Amino acid sequence: QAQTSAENIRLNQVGFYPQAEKLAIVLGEPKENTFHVKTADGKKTVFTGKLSPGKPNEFSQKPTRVADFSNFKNNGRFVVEIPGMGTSYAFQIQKDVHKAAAAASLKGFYYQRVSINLPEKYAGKWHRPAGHAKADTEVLVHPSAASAQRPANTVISSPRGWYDAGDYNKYIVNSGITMGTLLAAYEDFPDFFKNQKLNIPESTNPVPDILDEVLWNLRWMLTMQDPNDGGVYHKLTNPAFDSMIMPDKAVKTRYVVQKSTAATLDFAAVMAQASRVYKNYNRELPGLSDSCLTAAVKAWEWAQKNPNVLYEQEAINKQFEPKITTGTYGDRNVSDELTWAGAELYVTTKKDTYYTAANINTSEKLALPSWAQVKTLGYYTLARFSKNLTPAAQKDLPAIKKQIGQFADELLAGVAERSYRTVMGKSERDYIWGSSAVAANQGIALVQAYKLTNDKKYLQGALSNLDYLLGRNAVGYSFLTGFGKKSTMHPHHRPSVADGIVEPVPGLLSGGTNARAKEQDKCPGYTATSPDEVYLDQDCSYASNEIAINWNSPFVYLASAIEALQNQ
Ligand code: 9MR
Repeated sequence: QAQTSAENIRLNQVGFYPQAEKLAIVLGEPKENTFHVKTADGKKTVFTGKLSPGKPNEFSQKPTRVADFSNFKNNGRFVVEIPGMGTSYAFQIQKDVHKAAAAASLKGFYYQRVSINLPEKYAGKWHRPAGHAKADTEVLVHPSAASAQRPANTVISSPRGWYDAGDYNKYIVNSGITMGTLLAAYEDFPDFFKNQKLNIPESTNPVPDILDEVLWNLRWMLTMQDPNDGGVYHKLTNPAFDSMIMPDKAVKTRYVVQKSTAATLDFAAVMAQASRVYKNYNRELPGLSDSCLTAAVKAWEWAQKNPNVLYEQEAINKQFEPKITTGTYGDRNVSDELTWAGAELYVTTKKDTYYTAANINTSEKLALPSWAQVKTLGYYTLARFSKNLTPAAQKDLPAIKKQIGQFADELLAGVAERSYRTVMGKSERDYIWGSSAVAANQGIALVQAYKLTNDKKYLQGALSNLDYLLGRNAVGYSFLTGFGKKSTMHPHHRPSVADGIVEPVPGLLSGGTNARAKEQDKCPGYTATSPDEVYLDQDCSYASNEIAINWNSPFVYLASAIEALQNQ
């Protein structure tokens, strides 16, 4: 398929900060080695530079060149022109250039809300009736979750929350990292969020909009804890995935399924963190902070007694009816959840027993956060509060900070030699299901290192991955719906498919390139085989083009952090 010239000039389609690095990657073999930056109307040349020598892409071997116009610092709307080839999409150079994308990605959570009408006033043309308004107030306890106090088929009420992704189920494990990341964004950049307005129903109250949005899911999470023993159900779900219908048309009976250690520890971590964050809003939200801490402690105690209850969907289906076939988030190792929950409880309560139980290991490598690997979130939290810890943790802090720095250095290594010059794409392993979140979480790690060192190379690395997500990548898409001339249009997202509106719901991050997508979702149409190119903007491609809350949240963090730090 022939590509237009604009498609062959890969850049952040939203734009650039005046003082920051500005790169476009040119695919193919241009006849000349000069390039121009022109005003968007094409009339005036404002900058001329030299393309870098050609270089084969690490994965596809396709020839690439770099157009570096970082030295051009004027505000305005521009295009990059490659003589003999054509011009790029128009982009903006200005301060606050990612402000709208940062806000929209957070507003994306509003569009995922369960149990509430989304009126036109807030949702624009994507307004829709509430989903699961009744179903989630009469949820059945699945036989896999039955207890003496709550036998099978006990009815519980578990409304609110966000739909996990393109499907309409609610999963505690995935809510865990999502909430942890959004709360961390607030803890790291409170002033940025205090000034942000999202046009959501709560925008007029004194609580920052991010905390109002997070509260929608927090209140749901609280209902997922069995008050009798503190254990937390793994998920609230239909037995099987719905067809591509609007949420108010999805009325099948829902169940809470088996308690698990992963869900209970993730819950404990989120509640401990929330207790700390909402403490400052005791007047507006009386009792919330205390309730969160009580819930966190109860969950922690359940997990102490049940340290390794894994979620085993196959085993459940051998034993119980109805059979459950929705997403599993079936983590096989819960030691990292223990670390995260222990660290959050420790920082909130300052009780050394939690620190000891967290098993902080200052001699091991950190791991990139994902729904199944949350250890590093605990290390970030300890570093964030390094000035307010007891001696038990104080002694480890220099080493913890070093670990974060080393992790960031590993991410930065080799960027300059890579054809797209992004931190993303060091190896094929970055291109997994939900790779957009890999890029965004790498960005967060670099922001953490920047906060500890003030070394701008980390900030530049983080920005390279925001550029990746917004178009400087081997498929040439901006993965954030509604942002960029060539952005995801057909995400695997039931409302976007079923609502009859051409544009997808805005502010949602596609999972993005996934080397194994073809075999995983069997959506017809994949032609690419290079790991960095396997992406299909079609709604059947749930392995490369779904959206999910745990992918949106690191985008929120990254875009917001970069906005907050843009002048540094
Ligand atoms: O994000 C999850 C990914 O890491 C797994 O490889 C994949 C297959 O198990 O599942 C993804 O999570 C999905 C969840 O199970 C159900 N809701 C949609 C999620 C995103 O595709």
